[in-house]
Amino acid sequence: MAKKALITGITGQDGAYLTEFLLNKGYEVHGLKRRSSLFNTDRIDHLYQDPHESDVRLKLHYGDMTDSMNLTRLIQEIQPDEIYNLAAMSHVQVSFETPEYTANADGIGTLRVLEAVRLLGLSEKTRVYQASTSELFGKVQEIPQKETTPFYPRSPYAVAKMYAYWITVNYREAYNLFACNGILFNHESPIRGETFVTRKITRAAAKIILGLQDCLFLGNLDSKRDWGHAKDYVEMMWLILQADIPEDWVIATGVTTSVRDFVRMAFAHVGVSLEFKGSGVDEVGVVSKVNPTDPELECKLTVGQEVVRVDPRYFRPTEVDILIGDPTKAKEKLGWVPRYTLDELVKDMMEGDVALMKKDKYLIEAGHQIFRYFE
Ligand code: NDP
Ligand code: GDR
Repeated sequence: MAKKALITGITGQDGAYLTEFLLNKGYEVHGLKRRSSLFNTDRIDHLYQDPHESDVRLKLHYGDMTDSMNLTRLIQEIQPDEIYNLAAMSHVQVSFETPEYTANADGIGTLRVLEAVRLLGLSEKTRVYQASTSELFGKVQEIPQKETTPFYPRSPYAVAKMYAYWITVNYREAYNLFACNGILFNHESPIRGETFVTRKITRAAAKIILGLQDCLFLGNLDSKRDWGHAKDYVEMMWLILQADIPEDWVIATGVTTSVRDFVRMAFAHVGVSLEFKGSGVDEVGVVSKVNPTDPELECKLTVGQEVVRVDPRYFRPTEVDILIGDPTKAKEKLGWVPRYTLDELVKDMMEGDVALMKKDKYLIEAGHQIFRYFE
């Protein structure tokens, strides 16, 4: 019998990679997706299996993290061996605008899943992975951050995730559930949401070099993050649930990089060097050298052109200045060895966005209108 997994947040970045990973391992994968007025399955469409055929191993169900009855019914019907609770309002800045909803979906949503497992008598059968986050460390109390570093959340998102973290620990201790927190540091990919900073940068760098955009507006360029590749991280989610005992784990690369340096790396990938001048809201990123790596790009950028500016609209009421994880425990006990370096991550993302924007350019030149400018 194939193992059954339920993934909440299956339509997101991690949900998509995890689905592919688990299908390749022979799992039957059930996914919770939200009803939306437009199709929202882009990231998993390549995995679609026609429900009319036999041996279908990917099944989607409508649902929402704010709906206990729906979650309980689905868990009862599916009887999953493993639940990966990835669904969340995952954007830190947006959580300042939607704090109550974020608490409901990200915090209480986790309780709903755990309580359903308990009430349905599945505590011995069903293992639960909770998508915890390096945002818990917030105003950091220790560098690098590890499993024992105290939390100091700095956003409604992080506070909601802190509740989710502790309720997961509590259900493990109180009811003997195999429930684990993966405290994952930032992980990115070519299918990362377009409004997270890395993807915003790689999309803009691709557009700017192709002449589809003039300037990239960003917030805090000094902020530093420990960025890994989502493909590596979803494998760790699975390994965390295969361990002998349920524990909490930091998953990170151990390298931290500023937003400014990520911008430099993205432009460098297409042969454009940037120099940053000025400070604070007046800082600008200026082209200092142009040596395009791909003649097809027909790059018209010139030395001295301003391509990055600061827009205070993207500053957060409270910021997390620096994150850098210490994944020693996962390395030693789970054999964590990330396959992608930051250079390879940037390359993967830039290749994806350059290909995407070349298509846009082709369509625009053929007279079509392309609107993909919301941030
Ligand atoms: P995404 O934002 O790409 O995906 C979030 C998923 O959750 C989407 O499928 C979304 O559905 C779904 N979702 C949001 N709200 C609800 C709701 N109320 N009910 C049901 N589904 C909902 O996030 P990632 O894939 O990047 O992250 C996965 C998880 O890991 C999240 O919990 C995130 O907070 C956490 N995390 C992420 C890290 C990262 O760097 N990527 C690092 C650490 C933790 P829809 O497609 O309809 O919007
Ligand atoms: P983060 O990711 O908040 O770390 O949360 P994000 O990419 O949004 O921000 C990273 C840093 O970049 C700074 N920044 C900007 N951010 C955005 N989005 N847009 C900008 O224009 C911009 N300019 C500078 C931010 O201020 C911040 O310091 C992500 C999410 O995936 C969470 O769900 C997850 O829990 C954490 O990573 C780990």
